[in-house]
Amino acid sequence: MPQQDAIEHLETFGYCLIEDAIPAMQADAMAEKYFQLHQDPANRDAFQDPNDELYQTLFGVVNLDETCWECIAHPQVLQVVRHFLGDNARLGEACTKWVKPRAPQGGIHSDSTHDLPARLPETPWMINSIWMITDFTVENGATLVVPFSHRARRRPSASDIAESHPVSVCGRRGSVLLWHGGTWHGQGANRTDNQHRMALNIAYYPPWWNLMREGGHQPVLPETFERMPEALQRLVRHKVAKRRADIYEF
Ligand SMILES: O=C(O)CCC(=O)C(=O)O
Ligand SMILES: [Fe+2]
Repeated sequence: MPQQDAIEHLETFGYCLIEDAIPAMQADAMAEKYFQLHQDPANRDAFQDPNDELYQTLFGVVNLDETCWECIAHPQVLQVVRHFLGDNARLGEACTKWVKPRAPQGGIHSDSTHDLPARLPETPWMINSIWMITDFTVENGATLVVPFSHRARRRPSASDIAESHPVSVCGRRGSVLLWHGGTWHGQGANRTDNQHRMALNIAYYPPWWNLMREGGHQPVLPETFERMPEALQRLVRHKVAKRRADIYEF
């Protein structure tokens, strides 16, 4: 999809899909790595919820895996991100999300809005993205989005959720889904017995956003930063630190 189409789709519907942004073989190599990282006991402290066995989020992937770097600074994605957030948009966090067989559906929500006013800003405060590292299907937990919901400018209430009609965004591995932070969405249920859904979730924010309020996000370690190409350094230089406590949760 030419970038202008992607931008218009996101503007209108609240989300867009860029298909085959990296080759499927590259996604396969990433999948192998990410399943290993999730199973490595050394990484358990970086889980969003260590007690959730069926849906795991692993933070700090930027320090553990160089193959995600290309996705973070992917030119097609950045073009869309910068359209909405400005030229100095920056990385919030990159984390991997594993939906295991028989995982229930996640709650429908908007992103990073917990302490925003009830009437959400008109200016976009976040563009989120999820790379399909394995194929995303209706059955295995493809992300659900509610088209047009970013225009409601509110967090979804229980009745909003009951009355809304989420759609599964499916695609081949190597494709990437982008959405406006105000778009109502959630992780789909995995109704299979043996298919594992793996995703790389990369969140971008404008430069005025206060990143310190984000729970679980990890710093980019100085030794990681040194090895990065310049285009990526530009996106992460605000979150370089040795320890999370040095830049978050003041
Ligand atoms: O895992 C998913 O499909 C959705 C994750 C999500 O809600 C998010 O990354 O904000
Ligand atoms: Fe979300």
